[in-house]
Amino acid sequence: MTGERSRPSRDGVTPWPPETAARYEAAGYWIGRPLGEQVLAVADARPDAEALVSGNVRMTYRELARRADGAALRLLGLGLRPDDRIVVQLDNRWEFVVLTLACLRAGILPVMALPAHRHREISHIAGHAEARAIAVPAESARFDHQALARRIRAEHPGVEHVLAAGDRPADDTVDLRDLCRPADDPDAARRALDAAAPHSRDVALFLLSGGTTGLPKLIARTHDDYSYNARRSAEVSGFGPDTVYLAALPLAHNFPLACPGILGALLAGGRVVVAPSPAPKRVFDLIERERVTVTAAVPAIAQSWLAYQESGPGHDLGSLEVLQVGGSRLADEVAVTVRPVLGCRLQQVFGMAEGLLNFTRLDDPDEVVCHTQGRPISPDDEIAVLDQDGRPVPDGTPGVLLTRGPYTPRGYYRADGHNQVAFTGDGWYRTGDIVRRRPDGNLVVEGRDKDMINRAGEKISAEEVENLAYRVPAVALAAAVAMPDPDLGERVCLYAVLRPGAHVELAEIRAEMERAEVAPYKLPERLVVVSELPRTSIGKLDKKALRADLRDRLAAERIARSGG
Ligand code: OOB
Repeated sequence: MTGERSRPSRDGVTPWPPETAARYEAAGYWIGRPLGEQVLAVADARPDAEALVSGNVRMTYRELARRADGAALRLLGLGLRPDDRIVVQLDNRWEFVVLTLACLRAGILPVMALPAHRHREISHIAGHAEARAIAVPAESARFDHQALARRIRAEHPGVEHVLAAGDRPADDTVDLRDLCRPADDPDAARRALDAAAPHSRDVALFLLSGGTTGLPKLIARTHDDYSYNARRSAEVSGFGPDTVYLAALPLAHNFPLACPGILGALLAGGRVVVAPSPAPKRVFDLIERERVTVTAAVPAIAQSWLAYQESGPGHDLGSLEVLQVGGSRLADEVAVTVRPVLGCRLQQVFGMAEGLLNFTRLDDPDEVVCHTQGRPISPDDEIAVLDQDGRPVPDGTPGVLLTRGPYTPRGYYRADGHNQVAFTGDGWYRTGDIVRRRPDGNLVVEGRDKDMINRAGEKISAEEVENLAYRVPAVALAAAVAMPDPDLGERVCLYAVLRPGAHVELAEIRAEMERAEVAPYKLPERLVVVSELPRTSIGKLDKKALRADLRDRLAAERIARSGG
């Protein structure tokens, strides 16, 4: 049956070479079953176990499976077909989980946008993915996502449907909550969807790249590779039926989605608790109420949790066994405080939407857990640490990290030009991270060789910020660099050379970028006006010199503030 159905096109997706794919299958990494079916198998094994908790909503595995199938059939009923794309821009709520599973069941591909994205990003993503629908919250305190989605629909003829989650979906939108009702005839729905299930080698979903270029790239992840990603991370994180995973980071991000995240927890038969925000009090209330065993945070959020607990409100965090921290570099000095302050183990995660995941292991000594970012999860993750000339460096010496493996795709979606730069001819992904490999195999992230700013785990392309700055007529030359920050790790600082006689304030640059409708986290938080920008000997902008200049300025200010 399955073989006869026409397979969705793989246009724009770089496959693994056939012999490599065969090797991953033979090794048991790729198990040949679509993700939706894998979650349903768990539901069959423990139908009455609780699968999902979000606000007042609690769902057993049986209900989750039936809702996913119900939503899958209704998506098809809207006229969507396998391989069609839905931009998913939902905040943390149960509908995110049901819709994602529904897509995986129907072979419809969710494109995981972030709630912070605005017109500039969503329009690009919808266009590039040739989206046919967009899912958004019906109401949100911060931003009218529904209005944006309707605008996108008006501007992109391919986008036919806006799916709105919440109490007040507009008349011309599809009520997502209603779409996510359980299937009317669960058995028939199950049979129909099983018969038309996607192939495990097909694309399951699109993630967004952190991005060093203008706008985010799409990363096509297949059922085989992404389920291995989730399953294997769940294994190294000790997930099982007793796991209660709290998802506090935005669900669309790879880390809480599948590293091991909600998919890893569901594939292990555990319970997922969705936190609407990472605010310490809300998170700690949920940990206490739901007896959460594991959660994940970026360092900035982990730091806010540590500070909150130290301030002494006295939450009972006794159930919490593991705090996973990743997305940007966790300072060693902070790492060592996790166990004394929160009473749980730390697990560092150094990962990327492009694939490769490194975890410290639960039984690693504190020295490894607190001072490294872990080691790859798969025996077939290939790691190369190279010097400037592309030669391998000895262990202990920093170099740029390249990787290949069973869950690291060989190219970005429809990005031939960029792929020439981001991947080597033989399929290695250039991560742009500078790491040191210790003799014990653990990696320490020492810095990066890519023009990106990492603001509390949110990746910002310097090039994009610069392009936006040029919209301001007063700006003759612009350079965005990372400004070290004790709370967020980094913030965006913009260096600018102005046109003769011109004057500009940070607020004006930010206002112009807001007019360009870009995600707010990309706006520069400091402006340094200079008469010229430093250049390297070959005339390239010297960002290293700019970062040094910024460090000097910050140090001088610190001294001035401390009165001496
Ligand atoms: C995660 O994924 P992305 O795609 O948002 O960002 C990947 C980049 C890495 O290349 C690296 O530059 C940085 O984020 N990064 C870290 C890090 N974890 C990620 N830098 C230093 N230390 C770490 N622990 O950020 C991501 C994906 C899956 C799991 C965890 C994080």
